Amino acid sequence: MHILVTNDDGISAPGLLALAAAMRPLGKVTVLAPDHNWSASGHVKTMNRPLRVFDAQLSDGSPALASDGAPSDCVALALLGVVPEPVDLVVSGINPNANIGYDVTYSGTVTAAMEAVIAGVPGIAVSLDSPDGFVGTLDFSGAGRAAQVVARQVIRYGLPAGVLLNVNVPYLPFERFRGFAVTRHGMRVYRDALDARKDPRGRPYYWIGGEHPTGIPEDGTDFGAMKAGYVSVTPLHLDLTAYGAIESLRQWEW
Ligand SMILES: [Mn+2]
Repeated sequence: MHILVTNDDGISAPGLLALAAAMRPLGKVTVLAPDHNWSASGHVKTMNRPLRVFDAQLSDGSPALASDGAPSDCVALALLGVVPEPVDLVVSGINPNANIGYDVTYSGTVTAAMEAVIAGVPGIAVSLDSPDGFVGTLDFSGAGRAAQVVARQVIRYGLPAGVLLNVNVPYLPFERFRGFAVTRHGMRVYRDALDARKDPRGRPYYWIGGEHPTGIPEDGTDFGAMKAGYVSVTPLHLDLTAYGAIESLRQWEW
């Protein structure tokens, strides 16, 4: 088993170190991650500038590769040959915030796993629902063990073609998880607000700010399971077709 580990928070993020450590008992681990934070960068393919790959180190001293590309670029680079040995599994994370519902379209963590699936390699994205406004050192140990369980299952059972797993972990010790729940994509509730300011020359600039998003804790969904103390495992595919709308659109007078 050769596992590629990446993230969207950058090569020095503690969640990346925790994920690499959690994957090592399962096989050979190669880390290729962005050289800076790309959170909420979406699915990127860098086409108008060259990409660089540098030798780097994780904070435990283990060797890694860093790139100035986006998370999805890192996966593409690795699978296209920057990492010479074939990759069997791509695992991305551990993101310090949950990626539920529509977050998956913003998330660099999830789009890295999407890139793997496009290349025909199983992909897993792992995110931790850490507390709002938490400023201390996050404990990734429960999420690391959860990621290891999910990766073992993927190695054992395989994933259907075109399917990636979006894993969201409650901020609890491993022993306190209520279990693993296979879920569907739920509803995020965004509370974005425009913060308009003026620069020193009087010109306006904007931040998209507001409060942390919340969600609707419906049964069977990613958000519902995670808030109930389960590790949420959502199978995703990239076919965004609204199948339920096809028939009604065909009724339009074209
Ligand atoms: Mn992130």
